Amino acid sequence: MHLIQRPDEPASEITPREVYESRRRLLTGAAALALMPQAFAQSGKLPKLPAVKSAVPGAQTMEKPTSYSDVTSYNNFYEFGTDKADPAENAHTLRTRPWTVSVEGECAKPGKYDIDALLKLAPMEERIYRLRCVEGWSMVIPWEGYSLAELIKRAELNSRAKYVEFTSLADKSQMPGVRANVLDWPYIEGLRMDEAMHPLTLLTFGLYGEVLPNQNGAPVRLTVPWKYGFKSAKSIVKIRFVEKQPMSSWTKAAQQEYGFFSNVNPNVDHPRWSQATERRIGEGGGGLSALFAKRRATLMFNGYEPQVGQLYAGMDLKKNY
Ligand SMILES: Nc1nc2c(c(=O)[nH]1)N[C@H]1C(S)=C(S)[C@@H](COP(=O)(O)O)O[C@H]1N2
Ligand SMILES: [Mo]
Repeated sequence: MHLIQRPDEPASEITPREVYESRRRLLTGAAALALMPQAFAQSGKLPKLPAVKSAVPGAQTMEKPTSYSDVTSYNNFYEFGTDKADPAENAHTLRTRPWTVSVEGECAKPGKYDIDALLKLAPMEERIYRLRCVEGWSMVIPWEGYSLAELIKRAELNSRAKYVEFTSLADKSQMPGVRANVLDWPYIEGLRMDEAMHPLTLLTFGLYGEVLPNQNGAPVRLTVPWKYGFKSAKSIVKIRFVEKQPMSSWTKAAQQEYGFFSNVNPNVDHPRWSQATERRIGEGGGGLSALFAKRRATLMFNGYEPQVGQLYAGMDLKKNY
């Protein structure tokens, strides 16, 4: 077993966010723009992705969305580097067309979906979800997509389909981070079938009314709002229905730290830090003031307990972390 030192874990305060923010404030004018183009990112540069407000219960948090700039410049996407600023800086080399998502495994109708056909499979909805990273920070993000269930039901599962496994692209020529051995590539994640079929589980194509920026997982990713962020695989190329519980990349890297379920749970601490509170990105301003911003209490199932709590009825959530 080997431990992976995650770069933004609370144990290693001052967090890179604060370092990054203060570094950013030291830079001015043209120099800053040249070095960190994404740090000042605004929406309005990518193709629009029209969507209707989702009627799925729980899909419209009333909390204030995190700024587009923060959502697109503070990312975890290890295929492009382990620093929070790396994905925005490096993900421009990702080619999102042509792009095919292969749907395979225990079903009657497997197939290869071209991304532009996948986009039109079901009506695009806007959902405003909280995203809670296992590292202890959170954001509120307006996503565009449709329930993964729309795709699953078209595949006509057989009785052996108990889980679904997601595979992200792993191409060294487009993704510089894949040359490093930080994880066993490709990035793999999985859900139990009832979790995958839950209407809140979103096959995601956009954010803030536009197609996904590459650093957020273009052209298609998953968003599972009641689980830690790492369950939401980015830049997906394969969706496979399987009988046995998939081995996800983070579980493989550190099994006692990252379990298969990884439901947000303030009562079950990560072995190396508490999960009771979180820091909302963008709160308390930049630089040092962010250090003193009040952390907020993390909610059971990230606040989605009314919608998803019954999926885990009778399960020991300390054992099934
Ligand atoms: N393929 C892939 N998917 C990934 C990751 C990754 O490194 N690679 N990071 C995960 C983690 S830890 C988080 S918190 C979220 C972050 O999503 P965001 O950058 O859109 O906020 O993506 C998840 N999906
Ligand atoms: Mo994360």
